[in-house]
Amino acid sequence: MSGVQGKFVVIEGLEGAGKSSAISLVRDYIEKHTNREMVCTREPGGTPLAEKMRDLVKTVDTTDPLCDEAECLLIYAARAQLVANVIKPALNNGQCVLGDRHNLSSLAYQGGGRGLNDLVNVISDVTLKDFKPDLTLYLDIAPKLGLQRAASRSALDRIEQQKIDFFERARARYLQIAAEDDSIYVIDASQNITEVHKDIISVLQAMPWLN
Ligand code: Z5A
Repeated sequence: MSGVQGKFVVIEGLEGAGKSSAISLVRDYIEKHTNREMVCTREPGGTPLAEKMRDLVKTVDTTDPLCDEAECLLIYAARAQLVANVIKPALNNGQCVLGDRHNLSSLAYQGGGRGLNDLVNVISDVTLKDFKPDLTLYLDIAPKLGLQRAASRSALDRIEQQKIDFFERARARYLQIAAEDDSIYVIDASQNITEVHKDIISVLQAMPWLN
Protein backbone atom coordinates (compact mmCIF):
# COMPACT_ATOMS: atom_id res chain seq x y z
CA MET A 1 0.00 0.00 0.00
CA SER A 2 3.08 2.30 0.09
CA GLY A 3 2.71 5.35 -2.19
CA VAL A 4 -1.07 5.43 -1.61
CA GLN A 5 -2.33 8.41 0.37
CA GLY A 6 -4.19 7.42 3.56
CA LYS A 7 -7.18 9.32 4.94
CA PHE A 8 -7.19 11.64 7.94
CA VAL A 9 -10.34 11.37 10.06
CA VAL A 10 -10.91 13.59 13.10
CA ILE A 11 -13.35 13.46 16.01
CA GLU A 12 -14.22 16.84 17.51
CA GLY A 13 -16.51 18.16 20.21
CA LEU A 14 -16.83 20.01 23.48
CA GLU A 15 -16.05 18.32 26.78
CA GLY A 16 -18.29 15.38 27.58
CA ALA A 17 -19.47 15.07 23.99
CA GLY A 18 -18.47 11.39 24.00
CA LYS A 19 -15.35 11.47 21.86
CA SER A 20 -13.76 8.47 23.58
CA SER A 21 -16.42 5.94 22.62
CA ALA A 22 -16.82 7.52 19.16
CA ILE A 23 -13.10 7.04 18.57
CA SER A 24 -13.27 3.31 19.39
CA LEU A 25 -16.28 2.89 17.12
CA VAL A 26 -14.71 4.75 14.17
CA ARG A 27 -11.40 2.99 14.62
CA ASP A 28 -13.02 -0.47 14.60
CA TYR A 29 -15.14 0.39 11.57
CA ILE A 30 -12.31 1.83 9.47
CA GLU A 31 -9.81 -0.89 10.38
CA LYS A 32 -12.36 -3.55 9.45
CA HIS A 33 -13.09 -1.86 6.11
CA THR A 34 -9.49 -1.07 5.16
CA ASN A 35 -7.94 -4.18 6.65
CA ARG A 36 -5.19 -2.06 8.12
CA GLU A 37 -4.36 -0.67 11.56
CA MET A 38 -4.97 3.05 11.99
CA VAL A 39 -2.56 5.52 13.53
CA CYS A 40 -4.35 7.26 16.42
CA THR A 41 -3.38 10.73 17.63
CA ARG A 42 -4.57 13.18 20.26
CA GLU A 43 -4.18 16.94 20.37
CA PRO A 44 -2.57 18.77 21.85
CA GLY A 45 0.05 16.02 22.11
CA GLY A 46 0.92 12.86 20.27
CA THR A 47 4.74 13.18 20.09
CA PRO A 48 7.13 13.39 23.06
CA LEU A 49 7.69 17.12 22.56
CA ALA A 50 4.02 17.82 21.84
CA GLU A 51 3.03 15.96 25.04
CA LYS A 52 5.24 18.37 27.04
CA MET A 53 3.35 21.27 25.46
CA ARG A 54 0.05 19.53 26.30
CA ASP A 55 1.06 19.48 29.99
CA LEU A 56 1.80 23.21 29.87
CA VAL A 57 -1.57 23.92 28.29
CA LYS A 58 -3.61 21.76 30.70
CA THR A 59 -1.94 22.61 34.01
CA VAL A 60 -2.99 25.52 36.19
CA ASP A 61 0.01 27.65 37.26
CA THR A 62 -1.14 30.47 39.52
CA THR A 63 2.35 32.00 39.80
CA ASP A 64 2.81 32.38 36.03
CA PRO A 65 -0.63 32.01 34.40
CA LEU A 66 -0.61 31.05 30.74
CA CYS A 67 -1.90 33.97 28.67
CA ASP A 68 -4.32 33.29 25.80
CA GLU A 69 -1.79 34.05 23.06
CA ALA A 70 0.83 31.73 24.61
CA GLU A 71 -1.80 28.98 24.93
CA CYS A 72 -2.60 29.36 21.24
CA LEU A 73 1.06 29.32 20.17
CA LEU A 74 1.83 26.25 22.28
CA ILE A 75 -1.11 24.36 20.79
CA TYR A 76 0.05 25.18 17.25
CA ALA A 77 3.67 24.28 18.06
CA ALA A 78 2.44 20.90 19.30
CA ARG A 79 0.30 20.47 16.17
CA ALA A 80 3.18 21.34 13.84
CA GLN A 81 5.30 18.61 15.48
CA LEU A 82 2.51 16.07 15.26
CA VAL A 83 1.67 16.79 11.63
CA ALA A 84 5.31 16.73 10.52
CA ASN A 85 6.48 13.72 12.50
CA VAL A 86 3.42 11.47 12.76
CA ILE A 87 0.38 12.40 10.67
CA LYS A 88 1.94 13.18 7.28
CA PRO A 89 4.41 10.26 7.35
CA ALA A 90 1.55 7.86 8.15
CA LEU A 91 -0.69 9.24 5.40
CA ASN A 92 2.17 9.09 2.90
CA ASN A 93 2.65 5.45 3.91
CA GLY A 94 -0.98 4.76 2.98
CA GLN A 95 -2.18 4.47 6.59
CA CYS A 96 -5.37 6.10 7.82
CA VAL A 97 -5.00 8.43 10.80
CA LEU A 98 -7.67 8.97 13.45
CA GLY A 99 -7.32 12.23 15.36
CA ASP A 100 -8.80 13.00 18.77
CA ARG A 101 -9.15 16.72 17.92
CA HIS A 102 -7.22 18.77 15.35
CA ASN A 103 -7.26 22.32 13.94
CA LEU A 104 -11.02 22.75 14.28
CA SER A 105 -10.56 22.70 18.09
CA SER A 106 -8.27 25.74 17.85
CA LEU A 107 -10.66 27.56 15.53
CA ALA A 108 -13.45 26.90 18.07
CA TYR A 109 -11.69 27.21 21.46
CA GLN A 110 -8.95 29.77 20.79
CA GLY A 111 -10.76 31.54 17.92
CA GLY A 112 -14.37 31.49 19.17
CA GLY A 113 -13.85 30.87 22.90
CA ARG A 114 -10.88 33.20 23.51
CA GLY A 115 -11.81 35.67 20.78
CA LEU A 116 -8.49 35.21 18.94
CA ASN A 117 -9.88 34.53 15.45
CA ASP A 118 -7.33 36.74 13.66
CA LEU A 119 -4.33 35.17 15.40
CA VAL A 120 -5.66 31.64 14.91
CA ASN A 121 -6.32 32.18 11.21
CA VAL A 122 -2.79 33.50 10.64
CA ILE A 123 -0.99 30.74 12.58
CA SER A 124 -3.21 28.09 11.08
CA ASP A 125 -2.34 29.26 7.55
CA VAL A 126 1.36 29.48 8.33
CA THR A 127 1.70 26.11 10.08
CA LEU A 128 -0.79 23.94 8.19
CA LYS A 129 -1.10 25.67 4.81
CA ASP A 130 -3.74 23.64 2.95
CA PHE A 131 -3.42 20.50 5.10
CA LYS A 132 -6.79 19.45 6.54
CA PRO A 133 -8.71 16.31 7.53
CA ASP A 134 -10.57 14.31 4.87
CA LEU A 135 -13.46 13.80 7.28
CA THR A 136 -14.42 15.39 10.60
CA LEU A 137 -17.17 14.15 12.89
CA TYR A 138 -18.19 16.99 15.18
CA LEU A 139 -20.12 15.69 18.20
CA ASP A 140 -22.38 18.60 19.09
CA ILE A 141 -23.53 19.04 22.66
CA ALA A 142 -24.82 21.92 24.79
CA PRO A 143 -21.98 22.97 27.12
CA LYS A 144 -24.10 22.53 30.25
CA LEU A 145 -24.82 18.87 29.50
CA GLY A 146 -21.27 18.17 28.30
CA LEU A 147 -19.66 19.68 31.38
CA GLN A 148 -22.03 17.71 33.63
CA ARG A 149 -20.85 14.51 31.94
CA ALA A 150 -17.18 15.58 32.08
CA ALA A 151 -17.40 16.54 35.76
CA SER A 152 -18.83 13.15 36.70
CA ARG A 153 -15.79 11.53 35.03
CA SER A 154 -12.81 13.37 36.64
CA ALA A 155 -11.52 16.67 38.04
CA LEU A 156 -11.72 19.54 35.52
CA ASP A 157 -8.44 20.74 33.94
CA ARG A 158 -7.40 24.37 33.25
CA ILE A 159 -9.50 24.77 30.09
CA GLU A 160 -12.45 22.79 31.44
CA GLN A 161 -12.61 25.31 34.33
CA GLN A 162 -13.58 28.17 31.95
CA LYS A 163 -17.00 29.78 32.39
CA ILE A 164 -19.96 28.45 30.40
CA ASP A 165 -19.93 31.46 27.97
CA PHE A 166 -16.49 30.37 26.77
CA PHE A 167 -17.92 27.00 25.71
CA GLU A 168 -21.04 28.64 24.22
CA ARG A 169 -18.77 30.75 21.99
CA ALA A 170 -16.66 27.70 21.08
CA ARG A 171 -19.79 25.73 20.18
CA ALA A 172 -21.14 28.58 18.04
CA ARG A 173 -17.85 28.69 16.12
CA TYR A 174 -17.84 24.89 15.65
CA LEU A 175 -21.33 25.06 14.18
CA GLN A 176 -20.56 28.07 12.01
CA ILE A 177 -17.49 26.40 10.48
CA ALA A 178 -19.31 23.07 10.05
CA ALA A 179 -22.08 24.82 8.10
CA GLU A 180 -19.48 26.09 5.62
CA ASP A 181 -17.41 22.92 5.19
CA ASP A 182 -18.92 19.77 3.72
CA SER A 183 -16.12 17.55 5.10
CA ILE A 184 -17.46 18.25 8.62
CA TYR A 185 -20.50 16.22 9.78
CA VAL A 186 -22.48 17.37 12.80
CA ILE A 187 -23.68 14.55 15.07
CA ASP A 188 -26.25 15.26 17.80
CA ALA A 189 -24.28 14.07 20.84
CA SER A 190 -27.07 14.79 23.33
CA GLN A 191 -28.76 11.56 22.21
CA ASN A 192 -28.08 8.26 23.97
CA ILE A 193 -24.90 6.44 22.93
CA THR A 194 -26.74 3.94 20.71
CA GLU A 195 -28.31 6.73 18.63
CA VAL A 196 -25.04 8.68 18.46
CA HIS A 197 -23.23 5.60 17.22
CA LYS A 198 -25.95 4.88 14.67
CA ASP A 199 -25.52 8.39 13.22
CA ILE A 200 -21.74 8.00 13.08
CA ILE A 201 -21.99 4.69 11.24
CA SER A 202 -24.39 6.27 8.70
CA VAL A 203 -21.76 8.91 7.90
CA LEU A 204 -19.02 6.29 7.53
CA GLN A 205 -21.23 4.12 5.31
CA ALA A 206 -21.62 7.07 2.95
CA MET A 207 -17.86 7.51 2.46
CA PRO A 208 -16.92 6.20 -1.01
CA TRP A 209 -13.34 5.43 0.12
CA LEU A 210 -14.69 2.99 2.74
CA ASN A 211 -16.73 0.93 0.27
N1 Z5A B 1 -7.91 22.27 23.19
C1 Z5A B 1 -7.91 23.59 22.77
O1 Z5A B 1 -8.28 24.48 23.51
N2 Z5A B 1 -7.49 23.87 21.51
C2 Z5A B 1 -7.05 22.92 20.65
O2 Z5A B 1 -6.66 23.22 19.52
C3 Z5A B 1 -7.04 21.55 21.12
C4 Z5A B 1 -7.49 21.28 22.38
C5 Z5A B 1 -6.58 20.47 20.20
C6 Z5A B 1 -7.80 18.69 25.66
O3 Z5A B 1 -8.31 17.97 26.70
C7 Z5A B 1 -8.15 20.14 25.97
O4 Z5A B 1 -7.47 21.01 25.11
C8 Z5A B 1 -9.61 20.36 25.76
C9 Z5A B 1 -9.72 21.32 24.61
C10 Z5A B 1 -8.38 21.94 24.55
N3 Z5A B 1 -10.03 20.91 26.98
N4 Z5A B 1 -11.05 21.36 27.33
N5 Z5A B 1 -11.87 21.82 27.89
P1 Z5A B 1 -8.46 16.40 26.77
O5 Z5A B 1 -7.82 15.78 25.59
O6 Z5A B 1 -8.00 15.98 28.11
O7 Z5A B 1 -9.99 16.23 26.86
P2 Z5A B 1 -11.15 16.33 25.88
O8 Z5A B 1 -10.66 16.13 24.48
O9 Z5A B 1 -11.86 17.58 26.12
O10 Z5A B 1 -12.10 15.20 26.41
P3 Z5A B 1 -12.08 13.59 26.37
O11 Z5A B 1 -11.93 13.12 27.74
O12 Z5A B 1 -11.08 13.07 25.42
O13 Z5A B 1 -13.47 13.16 25.75
P4 Z5A B 1 -14.94 13.72 25.91
O14 Z5A B 1 -15.61 13.79 24.59
O15 Z5A B 1 -14.86 15.02 26.67
O16 Z5A B 1 -15.71 12.79 26.83
P5 Z5A B 1 -15.86 11.22 27.02
O17 Z5A B 1 -14.85 10.75 28.04
O18 Z5A B 1 -15.91 10.50 25.76
O19 Z5A B 1 -17.30 11.20 27.72
C11 Z5A B 1 -17.53 11.89 28.94
C12 Z5A B 1 -18.46 11.10 29.84
O20 Z5A B 1 -19.78 11.10 29.27
C13 Z5A B 1 -18.07 9.63 30.01
O21 Z5A B 1 -18.32 9.27 31.34
C14 Z5A B 1 -19.01 8.90 29.05
O22 Z5A B 1 -19.30 7.59 29.48
C15 Z5A B 1 -20.25 9.77 29.09
N6 Z5A B 1 -21.00 9.77 27.81
C16 Z5A B 1 -20.46 9.79 26.57
N7 Z5A B 1 -21.43 9.80 25.62
C17 Z5A B 1 -22.60 9.79 26.29
C18 Z5A B 1 -23.98 9.79 25.86
N8 Z5A B 1 -24.31 9.82 24.56
N9 Z5A B 1 -24.92 9.78 26.81
C19 Z5A B 1 -24.59 9.77 28.14
N10 Z5A B 1 -23.31 9.76 28.61
C20 Z5A B 1 -22.33 9.77 27.69
